[in-house]
Amino acid sequence: MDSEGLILRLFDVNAVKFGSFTLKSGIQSPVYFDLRVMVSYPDIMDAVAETLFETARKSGVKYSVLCGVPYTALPIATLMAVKQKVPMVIRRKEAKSYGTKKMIEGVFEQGDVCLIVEDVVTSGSSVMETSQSLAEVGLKVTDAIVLLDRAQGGAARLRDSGINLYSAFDLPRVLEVLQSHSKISAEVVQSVKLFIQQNMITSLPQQPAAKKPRREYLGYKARTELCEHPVAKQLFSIMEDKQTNLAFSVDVTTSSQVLELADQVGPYICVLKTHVDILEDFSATFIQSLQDLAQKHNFLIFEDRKFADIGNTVQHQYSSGVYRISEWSHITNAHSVAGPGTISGLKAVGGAKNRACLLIGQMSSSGNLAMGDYTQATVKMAEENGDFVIGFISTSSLSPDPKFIHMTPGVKLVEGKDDLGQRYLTPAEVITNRKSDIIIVGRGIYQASNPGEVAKQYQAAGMKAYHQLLEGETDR
Ligand code: 5BU
Repeated sequence: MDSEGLILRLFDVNAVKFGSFTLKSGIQSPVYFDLRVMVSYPDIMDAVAETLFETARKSGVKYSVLCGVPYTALPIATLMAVKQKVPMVIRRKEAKSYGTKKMIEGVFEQGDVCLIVEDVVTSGSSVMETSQSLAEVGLKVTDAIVLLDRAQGGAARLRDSGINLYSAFDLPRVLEVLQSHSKISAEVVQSVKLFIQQNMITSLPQQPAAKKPRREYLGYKARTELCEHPVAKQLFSIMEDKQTNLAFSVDVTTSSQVLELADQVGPYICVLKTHVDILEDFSATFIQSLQDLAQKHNFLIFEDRKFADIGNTVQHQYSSGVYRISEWSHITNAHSVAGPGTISGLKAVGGAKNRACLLIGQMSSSGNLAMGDYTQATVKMAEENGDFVIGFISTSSLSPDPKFIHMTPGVKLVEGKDDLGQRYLTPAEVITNRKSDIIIVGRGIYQASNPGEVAKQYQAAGMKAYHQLLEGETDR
């Protein structure tokens, strides 16, 4: 079966439908793909496996193991693996709650190159998540193949994340084939084309210069000029002036320890991240001293408060109580779980003070639930609140918009984990491969016998990774 025959066959079995459909994102779409039905048609499964293998062959990708994005692409990858005699791995959708808690099942060597197989790509998020799970166990991913690209910007987003996407066909090609066989009318074709245009996930070429997404990675200086929020501007200019993308998470429990560490590490950082509710002796004088150090060393203060309540409550939590966070913390952060009311509440307090917020789009801890649609909805919330939200806490770049800053916790010079679920990536992995902007380091620095010296090493590693990113290299 050639690709035209396959498209017609998919239409015959209702794997492609036209009408009005509500997508996962809530958007109404005039076209819907339900490729799950393929498993009921051995001839289609066979043709899809052949077509995808041909797509991989033509694109010249090299790989030693396959992984299908769960669930629909799993049997396809299995078929390809068996036909081509290539081993595969299985990615779980959720880690087992018992036993080994492995996300990736199968036998492989560290550094093996894995080709991702997917049925349909819209935004590319599922491929990205699969790639992250694979990277976390030491597999390398640079390419993915997909049967159908909806042509809504997913390929560009994946390219920004370091993954080349090769598709057997895209939605315009499906329309062309179906129209030429009189399966659909010209009106339907028009309405789907309009839908594609209006629903580009990142409409890369059409965006105005100031909002041009970052495909070639812009340096801190350029981004200082591109962003509008004063805190984001200040942060990029500190990063440029001090040549650092290091945030220090000073998670110690007395004020004097915080101040001593902040003074030692201050010259090497752009941000000092606090958890003031772990201090035994919080006081207004402590805050004054911390602000003096921020002035002295030119860094911003980020209280990692992780607000998560309704707007009315977070307003009080941010402005009042013992800590009065909005009065001294340049940046704070919030979970998106309670909806945009949280941001509105924080903005009502912090907006006038020129404070800024980061949304938690992904977390570093194993088994966390911030992924997929949740992460995408968080990005949308940030986009809708760009006057207060300046970026994300995430384990990779979530938005190509250069005004958004990504900060990544769970960083050490060597990959690993702690006993309570924290997972560590290296500065090179975070900055060069995952295209985040700032590494957040806590224990890696304050548990060292010479925190100042070690901070300097993290600064150097972070900047080396940044220069590699600008030069278009990967660390793979
Ligand atoms: P560590 O000592 O480098 O593991 O500290 C990491 C810090 O980042 C710590 O303050 C956490 O509260 C914070 N953190 C995190 O580790 N992972 C996350 O997903 C988020 C915050 Br959000």
